[in-house]
Amino acid sequence: MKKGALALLVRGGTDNWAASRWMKRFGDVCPDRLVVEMPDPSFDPAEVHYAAVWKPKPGDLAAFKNLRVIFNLGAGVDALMADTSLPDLPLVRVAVSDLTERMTEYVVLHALMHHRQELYLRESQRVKRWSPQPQWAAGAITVGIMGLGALGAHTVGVLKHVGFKVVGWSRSPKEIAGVPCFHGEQQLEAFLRQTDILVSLLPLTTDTHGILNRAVFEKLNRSSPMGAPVLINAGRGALQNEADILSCLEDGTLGGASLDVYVTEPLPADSPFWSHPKVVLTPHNAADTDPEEISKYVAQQIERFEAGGALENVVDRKQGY
Ligand code: NDP
Ligand code: OXD
Repeated sequence: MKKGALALLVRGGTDNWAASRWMKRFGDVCPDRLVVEMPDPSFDPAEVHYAAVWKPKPGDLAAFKNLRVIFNLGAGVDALMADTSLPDLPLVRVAVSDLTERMTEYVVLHALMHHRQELYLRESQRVKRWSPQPQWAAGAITVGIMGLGALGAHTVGVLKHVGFKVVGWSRSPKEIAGVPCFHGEQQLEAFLRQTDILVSLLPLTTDTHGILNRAVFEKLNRSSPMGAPVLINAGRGALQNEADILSCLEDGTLGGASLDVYVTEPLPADSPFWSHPKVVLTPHNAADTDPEEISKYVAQQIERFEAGGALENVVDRKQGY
C-alpha cells in the first residue's frame, strides 16, 4: 500500500532553516514515502498524513484533511500554539541529545563567561590594561535554572561537573540528586533568593510570558562574589521584559546578560542590546536544529507510530509545551 505523504513546511529565514536542506534529508530517511515541500499547488493535500513544520503560516495545517501527526522541527512549540486553527492531532516536539548538548554548551559557555569576568577581561585587552580582578571558585556561584525539562535537566549535570552550585525551578516537583529543586509560583522567590546566575530554559506559554522582569531580577542574590546577578535567556524572547532588562543593567540590579532570544527577531538594528557593554548577544542560535538528526528522529517516530507504537515527546496542548 502507498505510504501517506510527508509535507514539509519550513519558514524561518536563517540558513539553518533552508527548506532545501530539510527536503534532502527527509528524502534520504524516508526513501519509500513522498516528501513534498509546501506550498505545492500541484499536490493533493488529502494525501498528506504527516507534517514536519517550523513556523508554518497560521491555517496552513488545517488544509490537510487526512493529517495524522504534526512534527515540530524544533523544541519550542509556541509559534504553533498561537495558531487557533491548529488541528487537534498529536503534536510532537524535538527532544534529542544533539539539540540538548548544543544548548548545554551555550549555557556552560555563558555561565563561565560571566563567572570568569570575560567582559571585563576582553575590555582590558582592548585598552591594554594589566589589572586582573580577584577570581573566585565556581563553587562560590549558584546557577539557577528555570525549566528542568530536556534541556534544563542535562545542563544542570554539566554545570555541576564544572563546579557550580545549581538550583532548579519547574512547574511540577522534581528530584535531582545534589540539586535543590523548587516548583510553582509559590517557590519561585525561594529559588531566586539563592540564584547568582539566572538561566532561562523555559517554554513560552501564557504562564511564562514576561516572567523575566524587574520583580524577578530584584529577588536574585546580591551577595555573591560577582556582586550583581546575571541573566542568561535562551528560552524565548517573549519570556523577557526588555525594558526591565535594560533598566536593571543600568541601575545595577543586573550585572550582565547573555541573550539569545528577543521579543522581535531578527533583533532590530536600533535595539540598544546590540551595543550594550553588559550584554553578550547571540542571534537565536544557542542550539541549532540539525536536519540530519531531527529528520532521523521524525522518520523513526513515524515508523513506530505506523507499527502501533506510541509517539514520544507529545506536547500537552493544555499546558502549551
Ligand atoms: P521541556 O518541555 O522539556 O521543559 C520545559 C521545562 O519548563 C519543564 O521543566 C517545565 O516544568 C518548565 N516549565 C514550563 N512551564 C513552567 C511554569 N509555568 N513554571 C515553571 N516551570 C515551567 O522543554 P525543553 O527543555 O526541551 O526546551 C525548553 C525551551 O527552550 C523550548 O520551549 C524553547 O522555547 C527553548 N529552546 C531554545 C533554543 C534556542 O536555540 N534558543 C533551542 C531549543 C529550545 P515541568 O518539568 O514541571 O513540566
Ligand atoms: C527550538 C529553537 O525551539 O531552535 O528548537 O528555538
